Amino acid sequence: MFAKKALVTGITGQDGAYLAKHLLDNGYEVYGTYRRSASGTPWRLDYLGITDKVKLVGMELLEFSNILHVVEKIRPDEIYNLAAQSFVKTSFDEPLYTADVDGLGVVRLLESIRKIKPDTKFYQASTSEMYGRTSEGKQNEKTAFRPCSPYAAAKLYAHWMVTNYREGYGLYACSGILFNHESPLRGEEFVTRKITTTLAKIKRGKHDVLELGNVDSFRDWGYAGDYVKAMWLMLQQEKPEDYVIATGETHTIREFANLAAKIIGYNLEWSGKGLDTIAVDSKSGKTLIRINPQYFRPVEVDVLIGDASKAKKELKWQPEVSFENLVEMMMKADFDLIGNNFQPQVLSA
Ligand code: NAP
Ligand code: G4F
Repeated sequence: MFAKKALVTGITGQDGAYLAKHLLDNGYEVYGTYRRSASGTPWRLDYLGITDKVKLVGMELLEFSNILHVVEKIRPDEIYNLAAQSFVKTSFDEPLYTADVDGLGVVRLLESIRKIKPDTKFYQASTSEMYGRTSEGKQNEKTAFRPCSPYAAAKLYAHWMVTNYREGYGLYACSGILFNHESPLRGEEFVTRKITTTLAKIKRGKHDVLELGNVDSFRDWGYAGDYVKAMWLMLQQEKPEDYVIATGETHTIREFANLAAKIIGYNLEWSGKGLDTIAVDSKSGKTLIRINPQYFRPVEVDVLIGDASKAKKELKWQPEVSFENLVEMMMKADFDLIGNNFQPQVLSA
């Protein structure tokens, strides 16, 4: 007998996999959506050893009839909407697609709940990107939004629609405003995993140099395994509210790279400015990092740092993995992976 039935959209993504594991551990019957167009195996579910324990259903966020059918068929107690075009840089190249999936896709889900099973609790994956070029200190639930990418603007539209369905129709619908969270299951296009996987390849003699864009932006990085617990907690409250989930610390891309490099025996020394910036291993003299303008964005979010006091107080949530432990966990996982099972791959992000 299952405690509850949950539907996780985007279960093949980083957060989807960790959340599914957390829900299974809490006795849930877990349904997860995947795109029928997607190729390959659900490798993250395999990594966590839960592929056979979840029930996969095909669903595309662009297709309303598809969503209606899935909600009607499963009639879940809780829906976690994690599916999205989640890569900020791609959103500049595909703004309309991103708006449709990340913005209107959420309204399609909310309408399905309203029409079919209005007592379904709904979690929306909002993002710290919505703060964008904020000029305030630490960002909390009251900080003004100033999105500066098509991704952030689409997510902000969805964020307000969740508020609207909560206030207008009384749905138990809430948004978690999550700051960057990473893990060994992070997509390789995101900067943290790009750093750990490429440094591992260099160390193993399978790659030459790591090319990055803006290495001076600051991010508040936490561990995805900690963050999915907060998503679940948000749907276990008496009333739906939005919460910031963050560590309260911020670090630059350089800092992340320095630490990751140190874990596998490199010591980075940075020199040069702008596009001429490089990082050399002081022991061997080998250039490990250089800048490629291809990885810059038309508009950059310079600093993100969150204040999760409300979640700490009301959800009794707090992050357990430190920045240092996170970098170590990711670097070691990639060093082992590249050593055991190396598949050449072009990093295009
Ligand atoms: P992710 O690894 O990129 O996973 C995204 C998931 O969405 C994948 O399962 C993907 O399927 C699915 N998807 C993409 N387009 C879809 C579509 N049109 N229809 C149906 N499914 C679609 O992202 P994540 O890091 O787990 O993040 C989960 C959610 O949290 C996203 O909404 C993201 O925007 C948001 N968020 C993430 C962070 C973070 O730091 N990780 C922070 C704040 C908010 P495929 O496997 O087929 O590609
Ligand atoms: O790892 P990123 O691509 O993550 P970004 O843009 O902060 O977005 C992530 O976090 C958001 C939450 O704040 C999520 F909503 C979103 O879905 C996603 O998960 O880039 C981080 C920083 C940026 O400043 C970027 O310009 O790293 C900088 N960067 C420098 N070189 C690079 C690179 N980013 C990528 N992806 N690749 C580079 O070569």
